[in-house]
Amino acid sequence: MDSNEITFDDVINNCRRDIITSCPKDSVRYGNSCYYFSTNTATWYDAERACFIRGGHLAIVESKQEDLFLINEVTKKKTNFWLDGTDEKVEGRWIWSSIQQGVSYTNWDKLDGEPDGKTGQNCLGIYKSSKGNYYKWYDLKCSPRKMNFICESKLQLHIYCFIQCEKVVTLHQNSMFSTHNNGLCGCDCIMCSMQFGFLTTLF
Ligand SMILES: [Ca+2]
Ligand SMILES: [Ca+2]
Repeated sequence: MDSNEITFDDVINNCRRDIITSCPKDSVRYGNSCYYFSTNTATWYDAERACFIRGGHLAIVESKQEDLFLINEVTKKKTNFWLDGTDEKVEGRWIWSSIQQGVSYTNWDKLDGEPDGKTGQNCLGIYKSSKGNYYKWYDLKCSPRKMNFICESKLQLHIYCFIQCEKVVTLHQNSMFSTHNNGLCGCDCIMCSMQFGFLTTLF
C-alpha cells in the first residue's frame, strides 16, 4: 500500500470525529436496534418484504428483556403485530426467518394452548390473548390474515471524520475515501461517514 494513502485506522485515530448513533424518526430505540411499529397491516409475507425494503427484517426476539420492551409497546398500541418467526418449513421447528436460526427464547400464550395451529398456522405474532387483557406469542395463519408488524434494524452508527487541511490527502485505491475542496482554505479536506460498520457515504 502506498504510504501516502489514508487508511481507515488513520481516519479513526487521527481525525477529529463526531460519532452519532440514531434511529430513523419513525422508529424506537432499544439496545442496539431500532424498532418500527407499522401503522398499516399486511400478510406476514408482505410484512417481511416491507421490513426488508426498510433495510431491516421483522423483529427477532432474543431475550426476555427485548420481549418485555416489545410487548410493552404493543400493549400501548392495543393491536397485534407480526414477528420474524416461522415454522413453515418444518412443522414445530420455529426459526427466525431472516437469519434462519432457531428460536430459543419463547413467550407462547400457554394458557391459551399456543402454539396450537399445527401446519395451518406457521407465522409468529404478538397477539392479544383470548384468556385475558394481555399480549403474548401466538402461531397464526401467515396469509391472508393481515396484521401490523414490527421491523427491526441495526442502530445507525455514523462516524463523521474531518481531516484537517494541513494533512496530505490522497485517494485510497479502492475509493473508500474521496476528497473534495471545501472552498475555504483551498486545500483538500475529507469527510467520511460510517454506517453499519462500513464506510458507505462519501461527501
Ligand atoms: Ca405451524
Ligand atoms: Ca395459534
